[in-house]
Amino acid sequence: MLDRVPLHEIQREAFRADVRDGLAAPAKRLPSRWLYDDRGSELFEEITRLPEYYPTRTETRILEARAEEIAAFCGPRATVVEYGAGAGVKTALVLAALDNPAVYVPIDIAGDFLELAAARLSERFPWLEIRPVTADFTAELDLPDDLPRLNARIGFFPGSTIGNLSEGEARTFLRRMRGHLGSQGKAIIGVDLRKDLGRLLPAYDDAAGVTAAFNLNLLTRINRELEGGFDLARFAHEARWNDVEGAVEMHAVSLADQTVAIGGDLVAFARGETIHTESSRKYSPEAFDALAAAEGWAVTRLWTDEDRLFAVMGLEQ
Ligand code: AVI
Repeated sequence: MLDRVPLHEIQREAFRADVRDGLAAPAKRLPSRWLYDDRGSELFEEITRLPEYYPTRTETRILEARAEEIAAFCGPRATVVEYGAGAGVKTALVLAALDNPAVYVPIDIAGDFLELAAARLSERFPWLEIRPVTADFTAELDLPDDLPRLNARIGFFPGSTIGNLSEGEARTFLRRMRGHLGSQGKAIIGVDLRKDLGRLLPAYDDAAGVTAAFNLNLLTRINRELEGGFDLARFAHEARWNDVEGAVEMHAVSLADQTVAIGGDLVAFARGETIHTESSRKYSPEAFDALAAAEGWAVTRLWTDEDRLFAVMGLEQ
């Protein structure tokens, strides 16, 4: 019988492969999911509280202000499937607002975090059946097959995490979600809206340097987990707008011509060359409608704040 390979080792190998391939590419890049080791997740939580980072607090306010309409949209006795189990604030808001939700299915790759979040929620909602699923929600996955069939299924994907997916990935996600939720399924998705760069860029390059630390922590992670030799003093954080992609991009910029050893490999950087570490797409309501429609979804509700910074969208089929 084959021994089971522990998940963290599979993850480590996937990280190694992404770093090897991404840093050998002509335009160096790394998938943004590797930003979230323990330190990265802590720094992201800190980002959500920064004065410049409007998305989290704006979305939370919209969910609070529109709780009744959201509950009416979802209907009674819903099964709520959350893609990426957050720290729980938005989840608790939605579960508290809904009319008697029956089952909550949080999906997250981080099993320990998921159990903790589930335990916290079951203290607050003791009558709610919680069925955590440890899986990568950007990949194929199965929901438990004994979930109630008759209840409406609601996909919940807050935080504008959909903005971190490429257009192709976002379409694949929307398609798979239809598969999970069935033809009667609905979804509530948090979408960050297009806005002027004076407001947008500081959200990704804050005065206190927390986003810079979040970005460069990826190099520290490579040093620790893959025997890398990045000198953090020789790289800088940059946030830039890519008008063609409609996305804010984070880059780690090399401040010198230099060669960095990673495991057995040597990676050369020219001064000014960058590693693209994240894209955060910003949608107009029309562009998001079109994206959803391409996968059989209709955006039938759009709840926003008075400055139209952020939108919580209700999707039906
Ligand atoms: C998780 N995600 C929606 C954040 C965003 O705004 O794209 C990640 C982030 N990157 C830098 N700041 C926040």
